[in-house]
Amino acid sequence: MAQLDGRRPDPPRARCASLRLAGRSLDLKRVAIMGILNVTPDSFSDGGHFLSPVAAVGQARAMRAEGADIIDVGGESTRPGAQPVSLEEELDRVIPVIERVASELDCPISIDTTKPAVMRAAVAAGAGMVNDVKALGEAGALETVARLGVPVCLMHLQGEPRTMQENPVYKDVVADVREFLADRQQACLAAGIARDNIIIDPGFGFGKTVTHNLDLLRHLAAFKVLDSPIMVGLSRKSMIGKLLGLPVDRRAHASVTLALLAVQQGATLVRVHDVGPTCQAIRMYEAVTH
Ligand code: PT1
Repeated sequence: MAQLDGRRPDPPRARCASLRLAGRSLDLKRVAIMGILNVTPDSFSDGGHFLSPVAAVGQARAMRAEGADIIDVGGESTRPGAQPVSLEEELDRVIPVIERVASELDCPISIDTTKPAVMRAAVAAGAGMVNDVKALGEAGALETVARLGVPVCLMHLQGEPRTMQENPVYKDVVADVREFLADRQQACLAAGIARDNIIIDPGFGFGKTVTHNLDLLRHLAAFKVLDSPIMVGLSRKSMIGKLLGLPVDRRAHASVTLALLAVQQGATLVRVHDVGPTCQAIRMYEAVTH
């Protein structure tokens, strides 16, 4: 046993060492930092800041300079209570931004959407990965991603964003979320999505109480049996506000801590607002443990 001679157990190893994103390679031998680029008027922490393509590209460039490995572009807020947006509105928001980021920065891009038509347009505009909080649950989404041949992040959500925090209930949150993600992995494989293109995410804050979120983080290593890279999004979420009584703009330190705890439990992608501080913490962790 590694522990008996005083050494740490082996670091978590992702199933595949890298992902291909629109001709660019994303190395998963080290943790990948995904910088959040919300092109929305109503996102919970930065709504309205990066609505114009020029402002959005500036933010992408800044996150890249701070160490982002991939930029996640989203045009529909999925925070608790958020209202859905139309297909046309979502396309109008994200496509000009993806085009500009793809042409001006040498950086992999993912599209945070649940709509198959947005997935197709985003990949045509230069995105190389799909990040879907509904785990390809919309009609046609599985087939769309299979045809596009891009990596996809399958996230667990109970309910729908507008109402998901009203009264979330689980028999056993870790087992229930893990079973859901295993089912979605199977659905992806049946649809022809490559095994190595699947990423899983327990969906912190999506139909979960603070206790559910803490249970999931404490037992995140239990998701390693699914044998897909694990992604987490904990950045600035309301569990921090509830535990520490801090407003959204003062949650960076707690967010970095949660990201690091997730990495310690086997997460290989972290979706964050505060790219620089998160990157410093994780690269130091890797220097010590690798
Ligand atoms: C996430 C995620 C996401 N989170 C993935 N994509 C959001 N793969 C958007 C709150 O409690 O975790 N993983 N895309 C943002 N959603 C939320 C949810 C924002 C909850 C805030 C809260 O404050």
